[in-house]
Amino acid sequence: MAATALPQDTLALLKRLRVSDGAFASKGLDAHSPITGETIVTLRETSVAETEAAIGRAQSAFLAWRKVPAPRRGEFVRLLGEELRTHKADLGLLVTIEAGKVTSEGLGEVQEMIDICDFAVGLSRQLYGLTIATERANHRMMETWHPLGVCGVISAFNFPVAVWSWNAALAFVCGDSVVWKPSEKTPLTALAVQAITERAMKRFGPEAPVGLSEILIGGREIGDALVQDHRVPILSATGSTRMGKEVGQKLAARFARAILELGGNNAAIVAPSADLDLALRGIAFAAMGTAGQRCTTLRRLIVHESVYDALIPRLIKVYGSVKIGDPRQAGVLVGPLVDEAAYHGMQKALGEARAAGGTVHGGEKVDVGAGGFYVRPALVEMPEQVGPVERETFAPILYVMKYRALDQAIAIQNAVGAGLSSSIFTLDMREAESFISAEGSDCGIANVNIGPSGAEIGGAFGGEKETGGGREAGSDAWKAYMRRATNTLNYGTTLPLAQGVSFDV
Ligand code: UN1
Repeated sequence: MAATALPQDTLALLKRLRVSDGAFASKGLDAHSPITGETIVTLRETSVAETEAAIGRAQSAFLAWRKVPAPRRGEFVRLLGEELRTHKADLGLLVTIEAGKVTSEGLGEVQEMIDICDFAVGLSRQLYGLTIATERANHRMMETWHPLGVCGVISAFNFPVAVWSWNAALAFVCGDSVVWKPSEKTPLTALAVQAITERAMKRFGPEAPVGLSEILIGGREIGDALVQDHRVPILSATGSTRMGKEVGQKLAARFARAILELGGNNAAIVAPSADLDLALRGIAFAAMGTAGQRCTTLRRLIVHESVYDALIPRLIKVYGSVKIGDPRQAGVLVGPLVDEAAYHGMQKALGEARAAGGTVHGGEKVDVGAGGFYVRPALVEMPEQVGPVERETFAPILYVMKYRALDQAIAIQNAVGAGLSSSIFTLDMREAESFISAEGSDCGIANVNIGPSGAEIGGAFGGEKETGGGREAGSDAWKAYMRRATNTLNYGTTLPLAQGVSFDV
């Protein structure tokens, strides 16, 4: 595919994915590709009034959907997974075109959607509550999990489709409907997913109500309408901590549930006993993969002084030779930054790092002959954790620091606002266990001998502190999408009161 053919090729791809022409318009939201920076097509934007109507349809859909038995709802998600399998190559390519991910990562993102569908299908027969011992004779106490309502999803450009699916696959089996406001930077992949979902609905038949899955194309205003709407009892938002603070407060003001997946400033510790070959590969993927634009991207490397000289020069070499370019090309590991603002953000952070005494390797703009903003990932040796090291810059910058004792390394790791993901490279069992203990990493994800990124869907995904505290995907994350009722049943002929209270009338 020549770069100049990108818009036409993408339109053909959208057709194959059955995105209807009705989505396009002469005025509205421009969809770009970071590969060349070109506009692919202009999209019709959803108005606030249309947003309210979509939420209304989703609310009606919920009232019908909650009556469909959960394993039947699972069958719908099974069909969704099947459609995603059928369209994996096309949708993966569209992710590559619109988000700039290299081919295997674009496909990997669709695989993540398939995985969560599989998980949710199994879950649809396992939405268990407990039966609890009661203190009253001839009574039974139990809990039941019921569908909650319309689930709002606001997603970011960097995982333009997988994040929706972590929420939607669970929400659907839990009996909720979903209204999705994707990032303005990645509306095309969202429209393709909506078309795929509609096909699964069609195959499932009339039991899948109109409005089960709604999509809103546009900017802040409609996102805000979704956040403020009292018919939306749960909303998952992925993005910056600044955005999450605003959204979280608005949701709290109307007592809606928030699943906040915000910034990460993830670290890895390299201990004296680390397998350095393995660490090198783990660090390279976690720090440079997705051009440093995952929330789980490795941003801080805390290296024991005894292995610093054995590891860092090797790592600098890898940074100097990693292949940067058109993400569709075989062998390319680092694609473009999402846009010009990301490039300037990166250069600003590197400038601040230099001013704070950092030595910068790489970080320069790379001309790949295709337009777009391509950079060599930067490795920055820092004297200490100051300035830009303390915050998330959404670009491939890895700050490297030295440590002497493990408790010092853990303190450095925990001393930032974000609390998403973390890892340690060590072959020492005491160090590994300390790192994942209550006194160790304070993050939602703490790994040993793998980097902080690339989580599987089986675990609950999310982080603490300024990352927002939300959990999505596996484990018992499903509980957020349902409401719990505690039921006490009396099958006796008397009315014993709890706590020995007597009330004889
Ligand atoms: C994100 O960056 O928004 O663990 C999510 C990972 C991916 C998800 C990242 N499975 O890196």
